[in-house]
Amino acid sequence: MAESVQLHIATPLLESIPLTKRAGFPVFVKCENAQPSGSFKIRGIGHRCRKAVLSGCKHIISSSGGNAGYAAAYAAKQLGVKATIVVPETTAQNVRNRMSDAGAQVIVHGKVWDEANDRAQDMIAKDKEAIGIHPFDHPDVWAGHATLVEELANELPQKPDLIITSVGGGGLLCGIAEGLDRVGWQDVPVLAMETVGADCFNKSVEAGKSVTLPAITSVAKCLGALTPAAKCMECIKDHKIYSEVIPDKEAIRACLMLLDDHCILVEPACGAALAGIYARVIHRLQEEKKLQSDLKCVVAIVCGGYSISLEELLKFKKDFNL
Ligand code: PLV
Repeated sequence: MAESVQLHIATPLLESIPLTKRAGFPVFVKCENAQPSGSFKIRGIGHRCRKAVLSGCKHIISSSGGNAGYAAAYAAKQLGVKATIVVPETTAQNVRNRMSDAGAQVIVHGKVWDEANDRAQDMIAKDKEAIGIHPFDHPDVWAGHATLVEELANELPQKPDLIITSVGGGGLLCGIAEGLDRVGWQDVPVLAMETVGADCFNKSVEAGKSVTLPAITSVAKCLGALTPAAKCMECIKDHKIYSEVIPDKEAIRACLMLLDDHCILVEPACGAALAGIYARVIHRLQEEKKLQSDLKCVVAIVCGGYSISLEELLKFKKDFNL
């Protein structure tokens, strides 16, 4: 059963008329918000959980800012095993509820994801039947995320000129890089977006080595890893990755604009990627001659995420004077 049960789906790829109009070049959106777990996470986490269960694991333990944990809870339910998810205090009650509704035990520990992860590691060490599911730092997770690019290769009318993604711990970025290699698109550039205060990848790129942030100060809590996966530093050697950071306000503005443009509600972690277009980061890179001026096919990954509600987004709107 674990071999055949479906965990992630092939998500819609839309040619976005509103985003194309705003950008002035063709923009496609890959709607990972349509995944059964509400975000791209189920691709990698699902793949990792399936392999764990096939190797005899009876209990999945995960630490998460929210979406990876919900993906792990969902995968465990589909695969018929127990799940325990450790989340930091910043993970909203509605996200915790979703995890318990999927049958997982939810433990709240620490102020940031890294502290929740320490607790999860202790639990994993004590339970012989359990396997720890890291939200972003594992080859199986990257391999699962890579399927997103394989889908793009089947769906797009041409090879993309640019793929835009957001970066937390960098699992999605590593998966995209792997996917690009799989389909022979190694030369496709990637715009890796983060918010100020959750920008461990950008700081690492600037330093030329892995950097650990002292704290997460961004509202994009699901981008809140203090240190990126070490693999990210390899990816920047083999791929053309532009690392850019925008203020929280631009991530929120992007969430509001996507809601107007496509009636899709996403959290700031996803808004960060969309700000690549809405906050005209791509246009700046074109002016700086880092990107070609005649972009014909740009893909924005709507990575999704359940760490938001309409009420919360409207509160952010007010708080940021938008
Ligand atoms: N969120 C992780 C890590 O949190 C989690 O535990 O859910 N967009 C959304 C909506 C996300 O939830 C995440 C990661 C990302 C983007 C970034 O993905 P990553 O970590 O693979 O770069 C601390």
